Amino acid sequence: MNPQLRSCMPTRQPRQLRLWMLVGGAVGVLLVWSPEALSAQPAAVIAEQDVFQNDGQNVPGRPNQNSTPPGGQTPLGGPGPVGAQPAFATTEWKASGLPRLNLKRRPNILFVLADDLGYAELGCYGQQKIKTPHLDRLASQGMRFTQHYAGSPVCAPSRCVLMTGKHTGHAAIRDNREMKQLPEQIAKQYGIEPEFSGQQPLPDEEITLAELLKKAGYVTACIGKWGLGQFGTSGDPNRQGFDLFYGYNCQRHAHSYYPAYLWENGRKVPLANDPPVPGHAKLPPGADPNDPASYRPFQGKDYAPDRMLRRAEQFIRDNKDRPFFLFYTTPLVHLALHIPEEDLKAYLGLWPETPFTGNGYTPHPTPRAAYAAMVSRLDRDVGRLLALLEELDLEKDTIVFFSSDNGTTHLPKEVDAAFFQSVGPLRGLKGSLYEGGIRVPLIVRWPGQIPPGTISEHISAFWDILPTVAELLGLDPPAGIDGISFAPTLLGRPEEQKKHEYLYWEIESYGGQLALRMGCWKGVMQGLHSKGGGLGAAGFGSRLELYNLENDIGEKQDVSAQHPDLVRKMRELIHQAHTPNPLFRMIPLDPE
Ligand SMILES: [Ca+2]
Repeated sequence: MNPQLRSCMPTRQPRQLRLWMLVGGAVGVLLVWSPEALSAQPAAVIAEQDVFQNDGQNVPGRPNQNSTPPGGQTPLGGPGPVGAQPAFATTEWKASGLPRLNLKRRPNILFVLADDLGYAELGCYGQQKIKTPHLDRLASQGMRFTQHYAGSPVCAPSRCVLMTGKHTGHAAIRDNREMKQLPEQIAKQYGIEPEFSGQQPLPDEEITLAELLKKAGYVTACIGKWGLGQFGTSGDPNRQGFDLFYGYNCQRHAHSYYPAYLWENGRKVPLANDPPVPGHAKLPPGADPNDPASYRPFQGKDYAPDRMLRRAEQFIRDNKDRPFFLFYTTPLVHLALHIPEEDLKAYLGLWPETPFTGNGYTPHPTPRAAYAAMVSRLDRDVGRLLALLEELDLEKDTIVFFSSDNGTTHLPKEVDAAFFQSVGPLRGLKGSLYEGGIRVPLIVRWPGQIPPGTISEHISAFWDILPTVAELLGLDPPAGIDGISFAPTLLGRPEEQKKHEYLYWEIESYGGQLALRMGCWKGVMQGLHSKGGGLGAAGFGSRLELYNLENDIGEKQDVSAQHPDLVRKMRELIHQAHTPNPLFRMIPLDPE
């Protein structure tokens, strides 16, 4: 058996765990793992002990503690117009759904979502070349998941799944669809350029994680990239539960890290980039690709992640005394290769480089150094947010999640995923439903509640996040979702953990693909759509590839011929998992 993955074994004894140190009774056992272990370490078993400060009583939090914003100050703090005022504590906190927790206040939620960060691009997930000390430390303080999946292999649907708890067979948004034409009055009202018209908007009837938390009295912010609908549409982040939105609404706008402006809610905030740097360009004809001066037009002054970090820090400071939800959706490490010189320095000269002269995204003379520096910059920014939580004494009161919306980009001249071993032994990259496109890091830290330094092999996905947060906070999740809470796993009670019968993904683009995971088995169908948008070569009659991830994590050996019953079962489940969505068609499955 491949020791990299032992997913078919539901329970077993821990192995290779080194008891490293005992930190006084209050903290419990800290376990460490070898960094090369990409996926195989079992969830550490924490004995009934002092991790849970459990006196057997069910102590509710502070109901309505902060139901009135302090005089005159907006709940978001800061200057300028803000979204709707949060409805504080309309639902009284009824204490955690996990009554053994003994909490003095409702915990904050900080969810950091990286963009296009691959499964093995963090040190704690086996990365050898790129340094990510802050995220590695976060993992050592919390739980690291080895079999967690994004909602989709591309940005917008993955975020929709995360926000709504529904997988792509049921989700409202199932692909990166840009609005062809925004209604004229909306474009005019907000001053939205046609090239940044935004993505297909999330419908009103979808209940987001932000709406759930806002209703429970949380002040909510999304800072970074949105991609689920322009201002003035049903997908407006301010209409989907966020009191504050700051950053890029349209994903295409986010292709430049040195734009002319960012958004604060529906208002443009100008950036000092004169001229702004485009996300897409080539070196001009005749420019010398070996001359650093040729690349100067692609270096701006005012780096959007700096602005986002400062806005996030301000949001946390302004709301330190009330429960907040910060969805920090940094554009890092999505292309283009834009990174300030001071961040780049650490990686210059380390590796042979082939200048990228631009072919779609903007050029960079040292693409390997640039990409590594972007990952380290992401790590540094997360480190800054964690340091602020520490400074404000909010560490124990804040549940920190870190994940990525899909695998490493598939553009090899910009990002040399083979060189970095960006997805480790996994097959496929962004856009693919093989493991490399969808298996992503997930780290969760909650000091005093989640056993530190632990690793879980629990099979989970983005649609589990909403019910997990709901259970941790004692809230009822919306009806009709696909997710299963993994709160029991987080709290060190794997014996209480419910499991998925299967996970499901579909995507109209990249040839038309769908995939299932059942225990150690993975089924993949490709080429369901033709290039012209019709039925692909063989439609639903095309082969369902079957892989046993337990001994073939790289999905190299299709064993469908040996397991006809399993293939038949998966084909049935696909019909069960998919409901038609007229905007995002899976032609072989949908009625004419
Ligand atoms: Ca992405």
